Amino acid sequence: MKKVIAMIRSFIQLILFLCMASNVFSNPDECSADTHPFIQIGRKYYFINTAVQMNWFAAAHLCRSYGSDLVTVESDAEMDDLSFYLTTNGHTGQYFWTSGNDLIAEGQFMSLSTGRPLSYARWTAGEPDNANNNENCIHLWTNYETVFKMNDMSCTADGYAICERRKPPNPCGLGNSENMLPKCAVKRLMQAYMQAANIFNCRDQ
Ligand SMILES: [Ca+2]
Ligand SMILES: [Ca+2]
Repeated sequence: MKKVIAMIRSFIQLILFLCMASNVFSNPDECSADTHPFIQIGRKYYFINTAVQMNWFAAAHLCRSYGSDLVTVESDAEMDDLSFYLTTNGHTGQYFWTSGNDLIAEGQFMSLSTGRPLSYARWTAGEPDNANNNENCIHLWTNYETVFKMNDMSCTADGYAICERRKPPNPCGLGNSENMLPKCAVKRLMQAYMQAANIFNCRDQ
């Protein structure tokens, strides 16, 4: 008889556990998968706004209004991923603003987004040239090539904004690491199970 009761209790625990786990995964406020208008390209999430061209300052403000920053390209892999996306989506020949600039000191390129010197650059041959002594903002262009590279351009020229989603402060957010979501899910499954087990422990007392 005790065995039957134990089996029934285990079964009920399992059902309760599955129900609670289901609620965890369906909660839109936690671990949300909705990234709109940001899309994943490679390891980061970007909002590439091709609706309207604007100068570098306006592009920086646009990104901030979406809780993001102008893109800071940090590696060959990121440059390749962005270039591939842009060329295969019909953007060859267009200009795209990045966070890079040498507004503070000529030739010393910084990222507006990180506040630090640029750690990576893939310049078009002959760039940066600070043409007319007035090119202080970095954009991506193809300039008669088939891939996007960097060029310093007048900050008041027109270009499209590439906004980069910030790394989330909590482990449930997106974009920080591919392993974050599974870790978060496993942790919550364990919490749900412990809560379910505690309910029965209370009833036993
Ligand atoms: Ca310059
Ligand atoms: Ca230039």
